[in-house]
Amino acid sequence: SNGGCPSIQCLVNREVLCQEPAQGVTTAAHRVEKRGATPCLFGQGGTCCRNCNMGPCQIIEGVEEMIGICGATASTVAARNFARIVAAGTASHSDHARETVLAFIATAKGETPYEIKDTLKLRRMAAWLGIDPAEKDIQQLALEVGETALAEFGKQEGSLHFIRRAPQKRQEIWQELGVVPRGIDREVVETMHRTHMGVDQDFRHIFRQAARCALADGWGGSMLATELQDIMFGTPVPIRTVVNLGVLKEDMVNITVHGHEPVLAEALAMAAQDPEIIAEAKKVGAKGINLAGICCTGNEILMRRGIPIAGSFVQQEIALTTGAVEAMVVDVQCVMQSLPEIARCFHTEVITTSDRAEIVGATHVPFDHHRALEVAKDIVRRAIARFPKRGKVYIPKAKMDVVAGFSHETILYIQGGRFRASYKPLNDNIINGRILGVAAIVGCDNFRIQDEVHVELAKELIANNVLVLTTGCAATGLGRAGLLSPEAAELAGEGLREVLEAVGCPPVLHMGSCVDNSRILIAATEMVRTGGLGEDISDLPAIGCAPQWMSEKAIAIGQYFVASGASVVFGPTFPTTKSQEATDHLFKEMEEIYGARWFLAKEAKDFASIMIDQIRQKRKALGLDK
Ligand code: NFS
Ligand code: SF4
Repeated sequence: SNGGCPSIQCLVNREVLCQEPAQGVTTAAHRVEKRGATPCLFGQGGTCCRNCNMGPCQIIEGVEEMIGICGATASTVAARNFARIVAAGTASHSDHARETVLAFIATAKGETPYEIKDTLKLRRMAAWLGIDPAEKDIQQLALEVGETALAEFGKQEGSLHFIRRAPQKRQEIWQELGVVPRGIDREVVETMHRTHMGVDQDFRHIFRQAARCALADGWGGSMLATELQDIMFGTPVPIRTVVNLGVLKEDMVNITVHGHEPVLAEALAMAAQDPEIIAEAKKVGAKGINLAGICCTGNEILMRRGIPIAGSFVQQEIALTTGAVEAMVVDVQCVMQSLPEIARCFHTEVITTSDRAEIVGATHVPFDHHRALEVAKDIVRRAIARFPKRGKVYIPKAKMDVVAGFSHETILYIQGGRFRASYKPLNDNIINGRILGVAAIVGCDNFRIQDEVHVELAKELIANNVLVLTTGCAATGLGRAGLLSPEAAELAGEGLREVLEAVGCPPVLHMGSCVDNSRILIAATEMVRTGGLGEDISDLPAIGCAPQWMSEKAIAIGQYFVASGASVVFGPTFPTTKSQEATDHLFKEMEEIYGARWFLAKEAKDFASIMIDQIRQKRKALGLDK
């Protein structure tokens, strides 16, 4: 089909695609329809090797004549492919972090429009980075923090500083296994080297490097991104806002910011408030500038500024087919190449901004944090110029109130009250059984999956008194469904509801973008430190999941969660399933080594039963339940 009303049921998406402005436009919904729901079955199981030019080799486990020309077995190939996925994910989070650190250093030097907002966090991070914060002025301290952070990327030996934030017992496990990451870039490069043809060919040894690389993401790149962004743009506190396509406005210049790095989005938010710019928008007949997020850039400015989110990953094309978007500004990651093609049917301009990402058919306006406001204003003006060219518009009504902004620091305050900030009340409520445990629902949404897995799963978990944490596009989906509002507490089981209503907090806590999964690592560590729930993350009645994962980053996140002691459930497919040996390592042996493992599930009810069962087993082991 070329455009038209697709058969796929995709939330509010289908509603928009069936309206007049969207006719003749082809989107991923149509492409899924055309190609069928089944991806390449052979590649999917992880045993297709293209690592050298004697191949590609299709490898079938247990069939002697179906090993690689070089002799590579299914487990080696599956482990190599898996490790390369982890490396790509780690590289993505960490290259984003690098950009953040560079902007941070420039900010410390007074060369950007940003500021050092959270000085308390600056001092705490300085201490973790081995810098004595005493008697240094803020700019000087920020510069040292920035430079030490930058050195984490190129470090060759020793260990990443933030590794020391993990529970003592976990650090000892890592030491003993030899998986303590040395430098962020080194682990990515070494993973690429070891998975080249003819290098590392023991699947367990490859998986160990995949863990070290992933840890360089979770406790390295991602954590640096989160913490330095918080220092520069403010550590999130609970904030009310709105999500879904209905946040686009008929009478305003709509600019959607899409991608991952908040440096550009923050500058756009400043530019959109500039009275001069607003006056220019009024001159063309608009009431002002309406900024709305897509994907994780959206989550970043939602968390810190309460700027609405127009959509998650699966809604990026649909946002354009409303005909109401003047400019879609993108930086890096999860940006679909189809956007400029769709924009051609409308008055919309797709603007790429990162020197690492251009798209044929888009306008490239290079972003530079030194000239952040200037570039941002230029972009906003381009959008204003498009407004008079708008054609037919269809903006759906759907939008939902949400409360977001749950950094691990605010969970501390919410649970403990401002004057006795501590995780003790949370731990106490887990110990006394009002809260059964904690689950994280993270990661992408995905055109191959039509069901609302995230939503069904979250409802099931909270009904069973499991407190849910969420990040990424999963968080946007849960927001659309109303689960990020305090009123949703009524869907919780009795114990959880009691706790939530006492503090007026939603049953699902939005903790931010995907790099902010590092907040979950710290929250888990705080729970361990607070006491009563064991000595390590692997003792906690806690588990994560990514039921609709699509990006390589999600696998890096899963691997660092598991290596940190938190089991995860992924689905509906998993990238090693064509090798039993490799899959057994991730699904069984990792449990013996790290005290946590991967699980695979398809439907919401399967996710729920695995997760609740795991939480119950951990409670039992802690002696909380019989
Ligand atoms: Ni995470 Fe966020 Fe969304 Fe998936 Fe992409 S935007 S970084 S990768 S699709 S959750
Ligand atoms: Fe085939 Fe081995 Fe080359 Fe892979 S590395 S393509 S298995 S010969």
